[in-house]
Amino acid sequence: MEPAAARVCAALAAGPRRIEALGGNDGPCLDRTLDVMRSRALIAEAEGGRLKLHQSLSFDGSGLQRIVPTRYLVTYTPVTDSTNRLAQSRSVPEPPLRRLVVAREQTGGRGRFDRSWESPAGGIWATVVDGRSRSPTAAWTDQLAMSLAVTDVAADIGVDALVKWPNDVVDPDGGKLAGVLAEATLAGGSVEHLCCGVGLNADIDPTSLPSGATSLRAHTGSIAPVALVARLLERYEAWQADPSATRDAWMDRSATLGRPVVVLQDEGRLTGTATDLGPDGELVVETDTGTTTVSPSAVRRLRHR
Ligand code: BT5
Repeated sequence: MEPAAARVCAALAAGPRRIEALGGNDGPCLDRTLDVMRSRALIAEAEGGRLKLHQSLSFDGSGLQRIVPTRYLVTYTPVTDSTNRLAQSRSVPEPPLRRLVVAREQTGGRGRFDRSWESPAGGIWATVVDGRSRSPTAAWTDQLAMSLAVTDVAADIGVDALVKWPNDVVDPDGGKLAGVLAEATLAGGSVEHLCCGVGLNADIDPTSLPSGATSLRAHTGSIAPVALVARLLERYEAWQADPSATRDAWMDRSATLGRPVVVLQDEGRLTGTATDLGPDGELVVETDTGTTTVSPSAVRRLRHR
């Protein structure tokens, strides 16, 4: 699916909308995009001159195959323990092919430090496997790229989202909408391939999530998660292609920079103000005794004060 179609699809995830509300000033281009989407049974006319997602667009392997670019090999399963684990058990496609692993539910979803990640139906539990070799710094930037892609998708359906260091996406009240778990396979100091997992609380009642979590549905009402997937991939790739823009955008959309923070590490806690992001993803913190940098791999929890 081309980028404009992915954006339209995402914009319709939360329900029918008028064409004028789909954004973009690209009148004739948008018309062409909509015609193609109609012909592929991705969208249909709704009452009141609005557009809606076509009812045949299902959240399963065939629905995903219809919307994601053909360079993605799709592995869909209704239930698995962890899409990251499943992705790691499969072969790594030769670039530019990528693998997309999606589950409707995870029974053993995992976060950093093997923490558990609640993954009921209604979320987007997905892992992108990308076999390009890159530096550890670039792999870190790719993790930022996925967080930014989530904020883009949220914006498409009218939800303001910010990134929280090191790997969260939060709403303006600090509720956790999504987490990213990028797992790299290393060879000789460089990353051989990256499995970038994302858990996005999409169409989930937040009362069924751990405290501190929220969902897109809490902001928009019921939504169709499948409609967000192509846009998520498109934005992820766009940010990956421009690491310096990714860093800048991450800093612009950061809920953490400029804030007083408490950083919990194995060696104890650090209190100060977050002031910058280092080249390898370190958080720069000004404390009463000077400036310290904290590596993302060392931080257990970060609290905004
Ligand atoms: C993360 O870990 O935030 C990364 C989560 C990545 C999940 C995706 S789903 C697809 C792929 N397959 C996997 O197995 N994992 C990835 P971390 O920063 O460690 O946060 C974990 C903490 O978030 C938990 O200890 C809970 O406090 C909280 N939590 C658990 N489930 C949550 C949820 N659904 N929404 C928000 N917070 C949650």
